[in-house]
This record gives sequence, structure tokens and C-alpha cells, in this order.
Amino acid sequence: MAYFRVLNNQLAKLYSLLNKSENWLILINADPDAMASALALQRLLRYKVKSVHIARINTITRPDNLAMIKKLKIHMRTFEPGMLEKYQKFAIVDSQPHHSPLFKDIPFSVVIDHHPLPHKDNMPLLAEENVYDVRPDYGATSTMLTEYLYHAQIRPGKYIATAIQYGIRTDTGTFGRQTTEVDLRAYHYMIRYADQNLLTQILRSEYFLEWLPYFSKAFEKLRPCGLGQFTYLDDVESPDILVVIADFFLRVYGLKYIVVSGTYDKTAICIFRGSRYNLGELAQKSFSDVGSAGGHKALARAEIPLKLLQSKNKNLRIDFRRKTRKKETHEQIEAILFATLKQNGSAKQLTQ
Ligand SMILES: [Mn+2]
Repeated sequence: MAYFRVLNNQLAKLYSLLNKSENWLILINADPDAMASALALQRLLRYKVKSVHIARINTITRPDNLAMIKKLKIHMRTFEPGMLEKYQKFAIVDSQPHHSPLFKDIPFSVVIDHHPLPHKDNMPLLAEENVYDVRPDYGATSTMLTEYLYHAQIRPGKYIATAIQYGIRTDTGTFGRQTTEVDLRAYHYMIRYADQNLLTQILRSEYFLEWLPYFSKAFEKLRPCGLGQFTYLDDVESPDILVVIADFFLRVYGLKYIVVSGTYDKTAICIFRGSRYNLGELAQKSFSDVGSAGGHKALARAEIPLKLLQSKNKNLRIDFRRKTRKKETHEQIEAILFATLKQNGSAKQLTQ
């Protein structure tokens, strides 16, 4: 039995599209799987065409994605419609033409992806000679590109191999439910070429230096609240920081649940994380009367406009302008959130 599915047809088709006089552009919505797939396709084309560049349509903000770009020396352009005229051929990986209006009018010659097939109205009108390889049963597009490299008898360099491993890990949630046997085989095949040190460095790039003061505040203000733990971070630059810190607390053994709260603009936000009690219900019971609140058992969120929070405590005097918001205002917001969550977070109130 072959190590990977036989690809003679697709590979022959791909090669028949290539010639030395054309410049290729690979378009992606950059995430680890997309970047790894683009690198692999770039490697497949590199010596058979005039030039091949990668362009992304999105901005990258996650620290692990930035670490991947830096450590694996990934060169990408930022997509602008004006750049299309410099290229004669276009490919898209880990995404499909109907996924973004930016892709819509580009005449793709190659589409390689693992997302669901489009509704027939969205089916791209690709000519017979083009490569259209969409396999929703694969956990990652990186796995598909591993098959192409293997059959093309290209030995991947360490940067491409490491990128593919990280792409597969990310899209399968580290070999969770989405994983298929072929994803594992591709990952295993790349072990001999990848650099495990680089992979570990990327995996560990979870936080930004600017986030650390929020961590120190979170630890400083952490205290028991009902059966769980609670912390309040005053004003935050973005609600995402509350999510990052709440996720961090999931690593603590014996913690029943965590509520990380803070104020963003004119809204108090609570992020709930845990695995034992129904936190969607806790969020709802606590705050659905004054804001939007809910979620799943293990992961929930509440957003309460400060104006409405006042209705929980008539004595609350809130300064709605962030710049002049005083320490006392935050103490009052924190006190209301804490009291409400404590009341609903007892053994009697919580359900499993
Ligand atoms: Mn993917």
C-alpha cells in the first residue's frame, strides 16, 4: 500500500500549468495551515515558473502566528487588487474563491482546500486543465500539500516541514476530533524533516509582552467567588485580553471555574471558563437582566453596558468617559460583578 493516496493525475495537471515565462501568486487568508500550505505549493512551483509569491488578505495578530512567520522566515505580501496585473497565474490554498469578496473575480488555476465544498451556485468556473482539489474529509490543507510534495519527490526543507506540522496541529486542535489517519501520517512523515526546537518555540509563543501587566493585575486581584475564582482588570485595551487570561487559568489543577472581568469602553465584560459547572447558565442567571449573557457549559461571556449595571446598585456613580474614570468607579463596578456572581455561584445555585 502506498504511504499516501496516489496523485498522478493532479500532479500531472499541476505541472502542465507551469512554464518559465509566468509569474504566480498564491492567495491565502493567513493562518498556520494556510501559510504552511502556501509555502509547500511555492516550493512545488518555484523552479518551474518565473516567480511565485504569496499574498495574504488578512492581518495577523496572534502571537503564535507572528512567531511562525518570524521563525520560519515566511515572506508574504499584503494583498491589494492592484497587484493582480503583475501576475499571470493564481492559486488559492486552504480557502476557496467564494470565501471572500476579494477572491471573487480572480481567475484561479489552482484551488487546493479542505473546507466544505461550495453550494453549486458558488462552484467556481474552472477550465478543465486547472487543478481543483477540495477534500473536506482532510483535517488540514497542509496534509494535502504533504501528499503533493511526497509524490513530486521533493524533500521539504526544515522551514516548510515545521510549518506543515504546525498547520496540521492547529487545524486538528492537536489531533482532536477533526484528525484523520492521513493527517497523522503526514505529520509523522514530516518529523524527519522538521525542526522540533522551532516548533516548540512557535507553540510557546502564546502571549505578548504588553499583556503581562494584565496578568500581574489578574493574579493580584484573584479571589474566591462562589465555588470558583474571580478577578477584575479595570479598563482593558481589548476584550480579547480577558479571554487570553481566562484561558490561561484553565491550566490550574483543581480550579472549578474562573471569571475574568474588566471594563472595555462603556461595557463591563465577564469571561467564564471551567469544565465542571454550567457556566452559560451562571452567566445568564447573573446578568441577562442587564446585558447579554450566555454561552456553553465550559465557556461563557456576559457584556453589561455600564448604564444598565447601575440598575443593580442605585448608589453607583459611573463616569462613562474612560479617560477620566476614577479608581472608585472601578471599585464599584467590581463590587457589583463580584456580589452578583457570588450569589449565583454557590453549590446550591450551580448546576453541573
Ligand atoms: Mn485549514
